[in-house]
Formats: sequence, structure tokens, C-alpha cells
Amino acid sequence: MTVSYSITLSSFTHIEANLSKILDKLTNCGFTAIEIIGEPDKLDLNEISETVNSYGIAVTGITGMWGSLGKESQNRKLLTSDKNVLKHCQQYIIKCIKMCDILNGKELNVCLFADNRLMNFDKNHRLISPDQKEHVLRRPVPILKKLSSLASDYGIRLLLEPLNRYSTPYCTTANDAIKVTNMVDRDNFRIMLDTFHMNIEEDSLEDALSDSKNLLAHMHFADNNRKMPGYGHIEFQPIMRILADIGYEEYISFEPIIQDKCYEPILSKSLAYIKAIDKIVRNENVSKKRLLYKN
Ligand SMILES: [Mn+2]
Repeated sequence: MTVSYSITLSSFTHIEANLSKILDKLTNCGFTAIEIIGEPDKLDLNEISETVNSYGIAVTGITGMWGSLGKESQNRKLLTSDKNVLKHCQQYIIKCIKMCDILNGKELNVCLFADNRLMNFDKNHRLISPDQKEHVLRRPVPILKKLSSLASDYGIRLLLEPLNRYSTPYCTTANDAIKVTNMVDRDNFRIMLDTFHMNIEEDSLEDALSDSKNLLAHMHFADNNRKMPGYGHIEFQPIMRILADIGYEEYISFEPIIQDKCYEPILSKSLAYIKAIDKIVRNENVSKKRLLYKN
């Protein structure tokens, strides 16, 4: 039983334009898998496919480009009463599923952004009541069922990623995501958790992971400051310990914001740091099992 490691290409967009150069560095750092940026209309998929294959690097899936920062991503909102926005968003997901299939990926993350009418509140103080949250989170369920069926035809999983109150307040915790996932009720609709968002929203990171045990299909790893793990103050050892305890065998995908052009030493060190922790917690588990057998 073991985890695998990957890294998001979206981390490098503003620092390095050439995919071969990025892959050169990532393979040197020991990475063997990547997540591709979910911009199907902007990218030359044949070129990406050729380049990625030439490095023998695996594609875990597509990082959905959600959010309100980019011009393209502004209308990627599933929590809306605007039919045109909803249609546009569904088309985006369908394009990403097809893109994922072309690149031999297996998953796409879905985030639940809301239109401006639903965002009109003080983001710092959690003014959304649980009832209101549940009411809004029910809305996209029929669409998510349909999109899951389509993704299933391609052998692709849709992974709901809770974010944090500063970007979208309606799906921010593992428990929010579990509720939606249970309502969608499709085998290929699962959850992914991101340590950066969890650090802001969860009461306990360990509880959130263990509550998600049966649905957790992917992890994003970044420190509290969105740097590589080990460059901030999140404790990764308890996280890795719970992942080992719940038998997590999927990808841990690093999703940092890279600020330094000479990023290779940082990536190498952080990957080695997480791998070393993984070794420690798995050895602990082996010792625990030995004790069990002795007793
Ligand atoms: Mn993430």
C-alpha cells in the first residue's frame, strides 16, 4: 500500500512558458506524474500529449481552472440561477473531460463557485447558515449526476474540491463535500482535499481526512502560505499518518504557487520531506501491526 506523487502544471504558468523546460526540471526533481491545466480552448492537446509522452511522465488528470480571477474562469459557476452561465459551465466540464481522455488522465476537480448575488456577504465571518448552505448546495446535484455519467463513459472521475471562504463559501469543508457527494451518489463522483484550504476551514485536518475515508480520491498538498510543504507551518506528519491509517493509495499532488525562478531545490527538498514522513508513518504502522500480532 502506498501513495503516488504528482504536481500541478498550473503552478508554473507565470514563471515558465515552455512545457519541455518545466518537465526537464520536474523529472530531475523526481516527479513522475503531473496535473494538466484545465484550459481546453487555449492548449494544443496533441503537442502536450507528444511532449508529455516523450518524458514518460504520467498525467493524473486535469486541474479545473475555477475562480473569479481569470477572464475565462469568471463564468465557471455551478451555483447560479443564470441559465447561460450554467450552460457555459457545463460545456467547460465536458471539454475538460474530453481533454482528460485525450491526455490519458483519470480525473478532473470540480469546485462550486457561486454567482455574485450569492456572494454578497462578509466573507470573514461565516454568515451563511447551515440551512442556506444546504439549500444552495442541492442546486447543482442533477447537473453533477449527468456530468458524472458522461465522465464515467470515458473512465474519468469527477472530484469535488472544497475551497475556502475567500473564494467560494458554499463548499469549504470535507463535510460540505461529503453531503454533496452523497446526494450525487455516483461511483465516479468522489472528493479531493487540499491542505491549503483545509488549514483555513477545517476544525481538525485529521478529522476531515478520516471522515472522508470512503470517498477520498485525490489530495492537493501546499503549505498554509501556498508554498511547497515544509515551507510554512502546516504539520504534515499527522496528515500523512491519517492517510496511511485510512489506507489512502491515491495521488498526493503538490499545488504550490512558485515564486522563485530557481525552483528545483525547493521542489526536490519538499518532495523528499514528504517521502521521508511517509516512510516514518508507514514504519510506525508496521510496528503497530507487529504489536497486534504479538498480542
Ligand atoms: Mn487545490
